[in-house]
Amino acid sequence: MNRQAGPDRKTLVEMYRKMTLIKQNDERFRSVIKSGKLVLPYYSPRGQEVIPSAVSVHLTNEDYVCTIYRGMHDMLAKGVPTKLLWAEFAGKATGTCKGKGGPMHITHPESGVMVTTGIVGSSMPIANGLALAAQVRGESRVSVAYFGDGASNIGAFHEALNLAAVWKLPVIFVCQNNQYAEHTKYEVGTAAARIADRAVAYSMPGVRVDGNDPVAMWSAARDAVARARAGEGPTLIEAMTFRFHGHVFGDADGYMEPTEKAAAMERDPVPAFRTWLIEREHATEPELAAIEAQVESEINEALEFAMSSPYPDVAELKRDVYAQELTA
Ligand SMILES: Cc1ncc(C[n+]2csc(CCOP(=O)(O)OP(=O)(O)O)c2C)c(N)n1
Ligand SMILES: [Mg+2]
Repeated sequence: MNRQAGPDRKTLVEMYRKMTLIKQNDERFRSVIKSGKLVLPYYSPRGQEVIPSAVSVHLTNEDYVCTIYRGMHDMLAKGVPTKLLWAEFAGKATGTCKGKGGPMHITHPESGVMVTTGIVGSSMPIANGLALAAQVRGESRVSVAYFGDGASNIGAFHEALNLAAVWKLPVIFVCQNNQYAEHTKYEVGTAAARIADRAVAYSMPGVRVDGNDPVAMWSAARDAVARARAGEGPTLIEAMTFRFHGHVFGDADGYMEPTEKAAAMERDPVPAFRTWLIEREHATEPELAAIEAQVESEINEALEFAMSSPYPDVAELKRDVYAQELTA
């Protein structure tokens, strides 16, 4: 494999499309919540667009993703249809889980998104289980576990990394280090300067990468996915990024320094990548503008679909709880 080669033009443009979808979708989502049309908990992934966009171009629908409450970007990048996501977030019967999962429990096996969890640290052992199943069945699928910097201080992180290394599971642990865990700044809760260094303790490669640099992120993901597919075991990627908004929608973010936030927004990775693509002649301005317009109409359709769909029927209450349907 030529480890020097970067992403080709088609891949770069696809990464931009995913990033644009995540950014525009987040902006619309926040404005719809503000308008009062939707009432739900929402954890904005704005600022973290690059990470799943650069990872997902190495994956197929057969590959698994386990994500967290702040995972709308991971789901969109993996290919969950935008309108099914909107419908599920809105609690409608047409959503990915028939409106019974809601914003924090999105599952869409057709695109490989197997679990969304609100239990901090739980995406990693679940990804291990899926990877073990693939290994036992002799499939070439890989599993990606997305989680935050705070989650790397939970016992499940250490247990999962150890077991994945022992069993050489095809897993990629992607820590999205946005430098805050809820309201706690990274250094207040984490003694280690770098989460990537913890990989040494579990005998696996650990790489820290600028998670806002699409090409660097793409390269790190390529190597980790290649290792996993080749049966060489797991990799820990620490992707450095920054959360543009508070922990949850409505959070006053008084604990965040306004200057660091303003500086991060100034370096917004999406317009920066747009400029880079045009300057390097990987894409033309009209080509990218057409992508942005297409994404906008996709979001319009998703909103319309979610708002006009019905809520689940009361008869659905006991369905899908156990493998065997409850009768009483
Ligand atoms: C086991 C568990 N402990 C605590 C919480 C409360 N909680 C929700 S989000 C969060 C912070 C997690 O931060 P991080 O892992 O950095 O992810 P981010 O929200 O920054 O994406 C905490 C402590 C929880 N949901 N689950
Ligand atoms: Mg965090």
